[in-house]
Amino acid sequence: MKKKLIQDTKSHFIQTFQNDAQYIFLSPGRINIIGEHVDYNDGFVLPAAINKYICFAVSKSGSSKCTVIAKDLDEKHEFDLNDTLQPIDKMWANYILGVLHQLKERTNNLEGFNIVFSSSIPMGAGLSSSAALECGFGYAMRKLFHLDLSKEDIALIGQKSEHTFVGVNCGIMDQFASVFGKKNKVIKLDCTTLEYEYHKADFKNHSLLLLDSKVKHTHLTSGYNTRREEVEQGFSILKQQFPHIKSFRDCTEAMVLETRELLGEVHFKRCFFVVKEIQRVLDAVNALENSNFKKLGELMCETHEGLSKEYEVSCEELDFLVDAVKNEKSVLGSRMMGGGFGGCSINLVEKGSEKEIIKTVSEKYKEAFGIDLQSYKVKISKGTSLYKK
Ligand code: GAF
Repeated sequence: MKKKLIQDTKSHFIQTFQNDAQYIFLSPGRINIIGEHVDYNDGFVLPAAINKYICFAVSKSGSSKCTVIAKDLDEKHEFDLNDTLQPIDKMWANYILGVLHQLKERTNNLEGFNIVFSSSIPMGAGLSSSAALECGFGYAMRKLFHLDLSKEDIALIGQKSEHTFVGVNCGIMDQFASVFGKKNKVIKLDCTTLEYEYHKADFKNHSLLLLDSKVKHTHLTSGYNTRREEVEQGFSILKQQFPHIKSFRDCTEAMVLETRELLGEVHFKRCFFVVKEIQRVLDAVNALENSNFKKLGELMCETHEGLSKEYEVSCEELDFLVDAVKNEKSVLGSRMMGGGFGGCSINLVEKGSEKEIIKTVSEKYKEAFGIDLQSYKVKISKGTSLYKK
């Protein structure tokens, strides 16, 4: 699968530009074990890069002309490096233009380039194809033009590109996971300081199974930005009551409960979720370290309940997928993953039970929504990197 993706991207580059690409990069999608909607709330998250990638074939163009080809969409965007960059009506191009816009502000060392990219990350499935696109492009520019950028810089530039050129006020989790991913490791990321540590992704006789609701979401039109606003408003109310708190990290459940009336029901629910979710990540790391998978599964289920009822970012289809496996003995935990409003559920299941689960859920799902369920068994892989031939 990976080899074919690389081969097809390379061939397309040669066909288009009559030359071999100078470099090939692979930039992965991500899963998140737990810690949802807390990256932009100074919390902790526990993501990992996966073996689904965007592959980039890149070369200097030899002039100031830039050509970017989205092979899978059969679309191309051409421009001159000296053009003033602004968002255009091709969404995929904006992720790239947003990164380039920031690079142009930082350096004069850029020149024109040719790029073909192709992906094995399903789009709109909550596996963060957008962060893979931003970070892979950042890596390509760094290598082509010898830019002095750290991995953290590339992740932050990717995040800012999404804020400025796409209009989604996302947190840092997705870009960080795409860049810092490591084979068989999950990343415990402190989203306040960006300090991180790797933990062994050793699930013993369990595996992670993704069930794709096939409900496509885009955070631009979903309630993502609204959630962020609500929770920021909630926090400022909490801060009036408890001036010493610097972030949600310093908040307790008791403080939120005490402020319930002032917050109002919506803001209360959002803030209550955030405070509990931050703690759940810490508990989940302990559970993983102690191979306590029953506990880890329970925490994942609690997260789903909160995302669905308190943060209200699930949807009927995702709730159905989680409910459908709830009473299966071989399923320890299940929850919607990522920003929500569609995409995948992540399930911690007993190894060997995957086929049966997929069969049962697929039938029920088809009957309820008329949708053919898609499933992915993913491996935890390394982050964005130059592919060595
Ligand atoms: C999306 C965002 F891009 C992330 O920053 C994060 O907030 C996530 O939703 C929810 O945990 O993937």
